[in-house]
Amino acid sequence: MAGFQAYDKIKIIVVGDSGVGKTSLVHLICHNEPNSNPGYTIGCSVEVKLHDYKAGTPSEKTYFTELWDIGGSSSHQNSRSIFYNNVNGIILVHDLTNRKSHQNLRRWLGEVLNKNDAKDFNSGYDFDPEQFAGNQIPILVVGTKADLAQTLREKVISRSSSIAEECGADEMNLDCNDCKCLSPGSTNAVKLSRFFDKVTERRFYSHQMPQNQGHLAHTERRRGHMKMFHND
Ligand SMILES: Nc1nc2c(ncn2[C@@H]2O[C@H](COP(=O)(O)OP(=O)(O)OP(=O)(O)O)[C@@H](O)[C@H]2O)c(=O)[nH]1
Ligand SMILES: [Mg+2]
Repeated sequence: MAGFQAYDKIKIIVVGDSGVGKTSLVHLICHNEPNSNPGYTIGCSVEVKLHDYKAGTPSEKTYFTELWDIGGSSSHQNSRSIFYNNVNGIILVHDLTNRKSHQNLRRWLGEVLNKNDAKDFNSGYDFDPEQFAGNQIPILVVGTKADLAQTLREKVISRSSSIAEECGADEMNLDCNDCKCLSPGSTNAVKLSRFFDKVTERRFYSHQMPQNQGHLAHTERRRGHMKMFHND
C-alpha cells in the first residue's frame, strides 16, 4: 500500500432509477465478482478502482478511480446535489427490461447538470443533448439485466431512441450477476477501460477546462444532509 495516496484521483458518479442495478454494477467493476445482496443505497456509497490509464503503453499510469454510487430513491432527490460537485465522468444506468428507466436517464442527466435548481424530478429537469456532442464530461450508458432481456422486443426497445446516441456517449449492456461480462479482454471490459481513459484524459491531460465542469464545480451550496457509506 506504500504510495497509495500518491495516486491522482478521478470522480465518476453512477446514477439511474432505484433498482436498476447501480450498486451491483459498481461492485462488479471494483471487486470482479457479483454482489449477491446489494440492498437499497441510502445516500451514496463510494467504491474505488485503480485504473491503469493507457495500459500497456509507455504512457501507462495508475489512477484512483472513485465510483460514487448514488441511491436512486425519489424520496432523496432534494438531498442528492451534494454529491454532484467536481464530477469528472458520469455513468447512466438503466434496466434493459424497464423502458421507463431508460427514458428517465434524461432526467438524471438534467438533475446532475442542474443540481443547484430545486425542481421536482418528475416535473421537469431538461437538458440539451447537443451540449454533450463535444463530450465535455464523458458519459457511459450502461444497460443492466441483459440476462433477463432476452426477447427480441426488449432488445429492440433497448436500441431505440438511445440517449447514448444523443449525447455522443459510449454504451454497453451486461448482466451484473455474471463476472464474465467484465472479464479481462472482453468487449465490455475494453469499453469500460476506454471510458476511464477518456475521463482521465479530460481531467488530467486537457488544458482547456470543460464547459460543464465549471458548471458542476460552480457551487458548494448544500441543500440537505446525507450520510455516506463506504462498503469496504
Ligand atoms: N438478473 C439480474 N439482476 C440484477 C442485475 N443487476 C442488478 N440486479 C438485481 O436488481 C436488484 C437491484 O439492484 P441494485 O444494484 O441494488 O440496484 P440500485 O440501482 O443500486 O438501486 P438503489 O440503491 O435503490 O438506487 C438486486 O436484486 C440485484 O441483484 C442484472 O444484471 N441481472
Ligand atoms: Mg444501490
